[in-house]
Amino acid sequence: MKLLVTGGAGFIGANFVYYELENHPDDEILCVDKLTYAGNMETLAGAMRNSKFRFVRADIADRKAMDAIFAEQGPDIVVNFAAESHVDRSIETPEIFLRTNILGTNVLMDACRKYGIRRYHQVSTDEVYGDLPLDRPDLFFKEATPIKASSPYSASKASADLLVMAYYRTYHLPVTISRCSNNYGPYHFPEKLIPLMIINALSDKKLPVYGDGLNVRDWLYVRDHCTAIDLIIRKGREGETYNIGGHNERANIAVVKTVLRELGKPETLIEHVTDRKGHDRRYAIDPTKIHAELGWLPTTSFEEGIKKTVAWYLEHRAWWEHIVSGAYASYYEKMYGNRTVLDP
Ligand code: NAD
Ligand code: TDX
Repeated sequence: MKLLVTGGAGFIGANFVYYELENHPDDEILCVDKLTYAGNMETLAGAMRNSKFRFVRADIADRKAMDAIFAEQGPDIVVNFAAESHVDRSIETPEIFLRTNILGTNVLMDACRKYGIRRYHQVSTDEVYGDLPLDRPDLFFKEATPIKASSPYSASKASADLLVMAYYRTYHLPVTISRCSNNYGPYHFPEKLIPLMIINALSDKKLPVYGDGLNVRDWLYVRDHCTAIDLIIRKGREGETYNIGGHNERANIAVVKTVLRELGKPETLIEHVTDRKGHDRRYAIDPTKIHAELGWLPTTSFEEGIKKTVAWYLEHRAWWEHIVSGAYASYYEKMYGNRTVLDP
């Protein structure tokens, strides 16, 4: 079997590449990644030493490039992780999100139609469902929950999902979609909450918590996301969407305090700052379908996962120091320099 994994130089895609190489050693993996600010060849250094792995730098929205890759490689399964993935960046510059996340999906699926594949899998997100109120803990996102995106990022992911289902209905392209909750773990880019807080705390910098810090996210260790996608691409039913999550809801402020405890750093580092525009209040996934149909369950608890993650960032200083010493510094100044510090 030959897998084409897009966005494999990013956080979840790279974890998936390593999962597949380990668990399906006979399969070949071709990674296609544009290497935007979020793509990192240092992350793939281990995979590059494996003879079953190949890397091509290309843009998924580039029709000519995708055509050439499909013509030459003839992949059996396409797993599309490639995306602009950060909500805050989408609020600043929506356009690139529409290009990569919507047009890129369109281009990839056209290549799939032209050259024929066994499965096209779209890696989507729970953010397409919008948010849930904090005072209704009985409510969860189900696959049938209407799409109601809040940010340019989630609107672009929702648009791509609609397009994927349109290709299933219109062209009978064998597709599946997964919608996962917030991931954390190794190789997570430091613009996202958990790695940003770990790295700031290690440098004794302030930890910028948006607004009251009571927004809730449903956290899943990245490897558990990879096991779910692996099951869906091999055993999931065509035309189906699967929600992925482990019932692990935490308020942001609680997550930040856990990180500080793990690192032995004081809570005085926490600073409440201007809220994110349109900030979703709560995400919570109902994973009943993937459990019932494919037997999937997460295996890493949050307590264990956060310990492993903190240990990983302590052991891989060079990986993140290369990032924060580059263009990330001007990103940080732009995003956080003008935020007002809120009264406690
Ligand atoms: P990431 O930002 O860490 O990585 C994205 C990767 O895609 C990078 O390697 C980047 O270079 C590549 N890329 C971007 N534009 C490209 C283009 N035009 N052509 C080719 N490659 C391109 O993202 P991530 O957190 O690993 O997320 C991966 C996928 O999972 C995304 O589709 C995201 O929407 C989805 N997702 C993420 C989470 C999460 O918590 N991080 C949760 C649910 C779903
Ligand atoms: O500095 C920060 N301070 C803060 O309070 C950052 C970066 C975030 N936050 C808050 C905003 C969110 O409520 O923490 C929460 C998590 O923020 P992010 O890490 O930016 O993730 P989120 O916006 O929830 O989106 C993530 O999960 C769903 C991924 O980035 C998406 O790609 C995925 O689809």
